[in-house]
Amino acid sequence: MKILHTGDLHIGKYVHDFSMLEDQAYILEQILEIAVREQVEVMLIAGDVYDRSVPTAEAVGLLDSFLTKTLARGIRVIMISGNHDSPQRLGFAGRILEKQGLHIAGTYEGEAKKVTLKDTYGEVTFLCIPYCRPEALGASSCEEAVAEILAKEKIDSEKRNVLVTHYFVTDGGHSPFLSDSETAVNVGGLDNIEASLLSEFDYAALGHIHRPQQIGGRPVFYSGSPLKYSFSEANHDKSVNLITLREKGDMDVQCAKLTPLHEMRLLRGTLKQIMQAAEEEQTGDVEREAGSRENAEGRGAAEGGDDAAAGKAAARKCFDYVQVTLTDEAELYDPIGALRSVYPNIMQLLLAVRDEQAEDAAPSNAADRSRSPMQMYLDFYEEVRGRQIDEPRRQVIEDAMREAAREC
Ligand SMILES: [Mn+2]
Repeated sequence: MKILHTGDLHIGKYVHDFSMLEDQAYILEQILEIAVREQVEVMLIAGDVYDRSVPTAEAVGLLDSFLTKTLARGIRVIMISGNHDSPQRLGFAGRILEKQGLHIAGTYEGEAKKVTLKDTYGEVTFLCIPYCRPEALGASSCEEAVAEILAKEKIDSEKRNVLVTHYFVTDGGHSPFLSDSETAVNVGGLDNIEASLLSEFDYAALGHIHRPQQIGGRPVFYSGSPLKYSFSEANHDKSVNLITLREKGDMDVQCAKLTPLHEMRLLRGTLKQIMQAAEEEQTGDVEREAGSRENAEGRGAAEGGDDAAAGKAAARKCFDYVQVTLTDEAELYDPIGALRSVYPNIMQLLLAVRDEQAEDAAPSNAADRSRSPMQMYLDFYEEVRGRQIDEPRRQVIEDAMREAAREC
C-alpha cells in the first residue's frame, strides 16, 4: 500500500503580511500530482490543516477544492486536527464524508478514530489521535494523555498499524529541529511525548514540527510543512513522505521534494551592493533570454528551449520572498522603496547596525527564545515596572495565557 504523508498546511496563513493562499494552491496541486504519479492510495494530513480555528472563506474554498480533486482521483484522505484547528469545525460532516473516502478525526471522543483498509498483504489500520490539550482529557501532560488513549486501544501487532497524530515528539529527551513558524511549541515543557511510546506502530505520521525529519531510529516521521513559513526555514527543502507498506516489517519511506511558487531568500549587504546584485541578476536574465533566441534560430530549438527555461526561472527570482539585512552605517533615504523596486515581494527589512546597538545596550534576556511565554511576561513586567509582579496580577495573566493557548 502506498501512502503519502503531509501536514501543517496552515491554509490561510499570512507570512509577514503576505497571504500564502496562492502559494498554497500551487503546492497542493503539486502534492496531488505526486500522489497521482506515485499511485498513492491514501493521503494523510497530520493536523494544522488551517492556520486558524476560524478559517477565512478563501481558505475553506481552497481545502474544499483540493479534497474534491484528490477524492476524484480515487485517493482516500485521512485528516486530523492540529493545535491550530478547531476540532469541531474541521470534523463537520465527518460521518457523512466517510462514505466518500474522506476520514476526518476532528474531536477526540473517548476513543481514537480507526480506518482499516486492505491490500494483498492484509489489513492496515490507521489510528488517528487529533491534537487535544491534556487538561481536556484530565491528564497532567501530553505524554500521559497519549499513553492513556493508546492504553484503551487494542492494537493487533500481528497486523500493520499506522498512527496519525500531532504532538511534539522527542527521542530520549532530544528535541526535534525547530523553526520559527511553530507557534505554541514549548520546548522542554510538559508538551513532549517520547517516541518510545509509539513503538507499536509500523509508521507514525506526525504533524506539528515544520522541518521534515525522522525521530530517533524508529519509523516516526514529521513530514514538515509543504511551504516555508518563516525565514528560519529559508535554507531547508520541503517535501512530502511516500511510504510503501508491503508485508508486516517490510516497508520503505522516501521523500518527494516540493518546489514552491516563490522561493524564500536571505540577502545581506549594503543597499548599494544589494541593488547592484539585483540588477545583475535581472540584466543577466535579459542576456540569457537574448542568447536563447539566437540559439533557437541558429543551433536548433531544443538547446534554445533549455536556455529559455533557465532564463524564465531566473526572471522569477525577483519575485522571491526576500529578507534583506542592510549593513549600511549611515542613514538611508527610503531603503524599502528602493528595494521594493527590484524585489516587489520583499517581506522583511532588517538593519544590522540597529541590531548591534540593541545587543550592546540590552543586558536583558530579551533574545532568549527558550523562555516560556509566562517567563517572558514576568521579565517584561519587571523591566517596565522595576519590581516583581504581585500574586493577584500574576494569576490574571496566567488565566489569560491559558485562555489564549486554547484559542491558538
Ligand atoms: Mn503547525
